[in-house]
Amino acid sequence: MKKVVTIQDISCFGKCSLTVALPILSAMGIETAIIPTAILSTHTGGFTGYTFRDLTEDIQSIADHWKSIPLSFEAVYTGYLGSAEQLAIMDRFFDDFGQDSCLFVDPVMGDKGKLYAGFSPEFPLQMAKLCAKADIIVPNLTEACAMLNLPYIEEDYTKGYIEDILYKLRALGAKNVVLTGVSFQPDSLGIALLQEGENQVYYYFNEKIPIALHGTGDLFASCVLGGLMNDLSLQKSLQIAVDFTVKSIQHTITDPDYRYSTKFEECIPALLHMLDKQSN
Ligand code: PXL
Repeated sequence: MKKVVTIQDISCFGKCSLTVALPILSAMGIETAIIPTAILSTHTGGFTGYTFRDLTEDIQSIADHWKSIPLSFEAVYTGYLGSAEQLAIMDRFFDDFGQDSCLFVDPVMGDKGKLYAGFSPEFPLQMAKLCAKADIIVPNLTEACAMLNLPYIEEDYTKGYIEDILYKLRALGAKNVVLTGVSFQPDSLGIALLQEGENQVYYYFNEKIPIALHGTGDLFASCVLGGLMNDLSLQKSLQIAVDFTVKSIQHTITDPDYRYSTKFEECIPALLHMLDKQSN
């Protein structure tokens, strides 16, 4: 059984980050260790008055204990990280636990051209340094532009705009770059991938559903890693992650409150079907 560790916050209500990564990776048959970076009463998108307990001090103590066991992981997956100090701790964590593992960074920082509440304008440049060490990064367009200090264009951009961003992200040092939220046509949305050593961009699209649900980026990222840990290629893992994310959004479209995230749980059988992992 493959073992991964994922390091991101616990938002107690409003499925995202660890409350998405843990069930998805477990369902995909991957043992999943966690390090919570903070505990919030809800995620920060659309709710007000949420609580936030920072757990930065605990991250290092947990890592120190793990070193004494010792533990190793097939993948280290970072998501929402709340401070420059947490980025520095992750940098060391990659050195200590990521020597032979897949370093998977989702630089969760914003969406629709805006950083999430609580992130300073300097934070994306610090996040770019962590991305430089990664084997795979999966920013959305907002996060990519923020890390590269490029203007964010919402729609009607060219392939040239997307591919320039991919090449610039790879030049930062990340081996494989996946850009999410790419759309050249009003009714389709998907990803662009620039792989290590390749000069051809791979695209994969599915239906664009015009609603903004929270936690879909975390759902997508967890599925990509789950596919890879099931020995699928990066391209196949991306296809499954895109298709499953779209399916979960379609399943949630009639929900009265989009802050509550996707009802992905009821789609997990379909995910296992895509993975060909049904029990019978
Ligand atoms: O889904 C990204 C995410 C993760 N964690 C927290 C968030 C968000 C997005 O708003 O607020 C705490």
